[in-house]
Amino acid sequence: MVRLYLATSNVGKVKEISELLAAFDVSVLPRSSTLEAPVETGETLIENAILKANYDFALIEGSAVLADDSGLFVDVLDGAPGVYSSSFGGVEGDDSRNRSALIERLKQARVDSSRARFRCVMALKGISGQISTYEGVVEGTVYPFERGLHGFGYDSMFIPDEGDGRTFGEMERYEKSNISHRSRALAKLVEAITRDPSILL
Ligand code: ITT
Repeated sequence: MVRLYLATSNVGKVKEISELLAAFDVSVLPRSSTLEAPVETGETLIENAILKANYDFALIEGSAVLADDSGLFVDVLDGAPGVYSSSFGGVEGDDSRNRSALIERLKQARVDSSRARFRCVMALKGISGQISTYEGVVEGTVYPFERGLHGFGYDSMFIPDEGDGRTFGEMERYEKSNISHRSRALAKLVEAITRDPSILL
């Protein structure tokens, strides 16, 4: 079975990706907590996803790697936090600060809500070093409040158009995964592997 290392330190992503690939003939392995994370210098999701895949691939040697770069793009904030979603509150990876910063910015903009979308780019680097990328999007509305304790990041502030009015934070993981940006990117990846399994090699 092909080993596929996840090039992410985000526990929320690991849970979602592992679950979505469970039925598939790959052994999904989390990133070692002893590995340092790369500095994300890219200006787009695709640049950062490729950067993360390349970085971990060089450290791991001999295994396929899957990286995820994602973010929330809010219309009334001209697309912020976007590529900078994980450090919007000033501390990298601090979800609670990030949400507070977003609530603050929405209040400053004097809006009750804004159109927004989560985007995700997955970069797969096969054992031989070839890279392919896959993108997924989910449209919805972001609010300056938090509802629900599930998920991670901005889930509790985002109501997807295709749901029943609950935030992602109020949904079970499988419900979010039915429509999420991440599952959509992964569905494209799975389709590509099914068509041509050699992209893993
Ligand atoms: P890695 O780089 O280690 O993968 P990260 O959290 O830094 O972890 P990103 O740079 O891709 O990852 O930033 C993604 C941020 O976007 C994440 O920290 C959340 O704030 C937000 N985000 C992405 N997907 C999300 C989701 O499904 N639900 C809620 N927030 C999400």
